[in-house]
Amino acid sequence: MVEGFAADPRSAEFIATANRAEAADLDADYAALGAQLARRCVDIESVTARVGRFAVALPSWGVGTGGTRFARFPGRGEPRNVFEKLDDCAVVNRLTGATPTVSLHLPWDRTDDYGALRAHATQLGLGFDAVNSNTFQDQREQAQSYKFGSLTHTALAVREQAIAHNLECIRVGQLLGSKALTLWIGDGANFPGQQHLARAFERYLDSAAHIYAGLPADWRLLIEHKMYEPAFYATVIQDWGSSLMAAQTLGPKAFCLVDLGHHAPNVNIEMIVARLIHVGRLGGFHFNDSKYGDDDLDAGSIDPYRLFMVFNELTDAQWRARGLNPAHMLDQSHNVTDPIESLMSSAMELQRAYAASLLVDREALAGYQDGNDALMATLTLKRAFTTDVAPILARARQRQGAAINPIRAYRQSGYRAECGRRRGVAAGGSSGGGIV
Ligand code: PSV
Ligand code: MN
Repeated sequence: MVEGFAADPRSAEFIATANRAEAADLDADYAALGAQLARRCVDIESVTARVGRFAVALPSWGVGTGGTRFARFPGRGEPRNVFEKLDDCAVVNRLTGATPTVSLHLPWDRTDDYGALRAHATQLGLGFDAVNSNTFQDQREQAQSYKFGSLTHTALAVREQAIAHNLECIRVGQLLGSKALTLWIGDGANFPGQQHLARAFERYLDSAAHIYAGLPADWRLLIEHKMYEPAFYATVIQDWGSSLMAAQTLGPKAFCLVDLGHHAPNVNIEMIVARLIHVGRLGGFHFNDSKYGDDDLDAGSIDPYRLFMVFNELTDAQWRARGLNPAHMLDQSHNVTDPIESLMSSAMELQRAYAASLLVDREALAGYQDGNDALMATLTLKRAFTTDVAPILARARQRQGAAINPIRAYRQSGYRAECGRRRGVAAGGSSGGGIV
């Protein structure tokens, strides 16, 4: 038991006690689902084993209340530094068993002692996924402003500063055991004519080549596109076409990262995923959901069928025996929920979509597709999607020593109230929103 906590949600003892109350119901539900799947010639145990191996990285910035462009309403007990962010990430991981790594964001997560940070993570059972650079905000100590861009700025000095920051991110990542750098820039224009569209892209390629040259041999560069925001007329890396061109120009260690919220409403994201798999450049995901033009909502909260269709492409590619190992990361912003609860919920939504994708009868689907039976083809997907796989997810968690019902267990632990006593309330902000 960690000192101060009424019940530490990270302790095996606490989780075992919480699980005792849920175990009998789970046994019954799992047996019923297992029988149903057996009639469909699906072995529930193999699905449960694969779900148990599923992992998604947590965004370090996701454990605080994010805020919007308009305001930030901090909650009690938010983490005050990167060490406390890891403490919260460990809660998510211990309760869900699905989030063993953290994706850091620099300079937000800068510290004087990365050795101590790595040791802290190891002690909490966490590792580090891709490092994210930040050249979309000015920092107090920096010489050049990013107001008019970073890697694509017209001034060489600004571009050099942005390149140097990315190289620093790689160095930090090496100290922590990361293997990838995620590159997202907000560069672009708010007015037609403000920026020479072609030259801005050329400057991007030139700057990114310097970063690429600094990648260790076993690292990957993940290029993230975003349609708009903060540039509202034209963003330099605005879509997967620009991202793919950049990756192909830079070399074999450069890949495209798909943030689900970075597309126009109604865009067929699973098709983008299929194309990137085809060309061998799908590097990873930032999972979240959106209704309009944001990238902030919890994964699966708006359109779980789209999330399922994305996983359907991934599972299909694995079924066709293509080597595929995209990075899975969450990237969302929490304004009205406890961030730990939202992150747990999103991690479980991804597992749900993944598990459902494993239930698709792919032989039957291929037959319907080849025979042009559109209705049966789509019903084959729907049948998998509408199967309630919750008992599979819960059983996978139980077997890993995680919680059968993570959100209930978390609430029972009183973790947030205890953090509130220790950490207090972070500064709010009446002068604008927080960027996450
Ligand atoms: C930009 O909207 C983004 O999706 C990028 O991944 C950033 O690194 C992250 O959000 C946090 O601002
Ligand atoms: Mn993102």
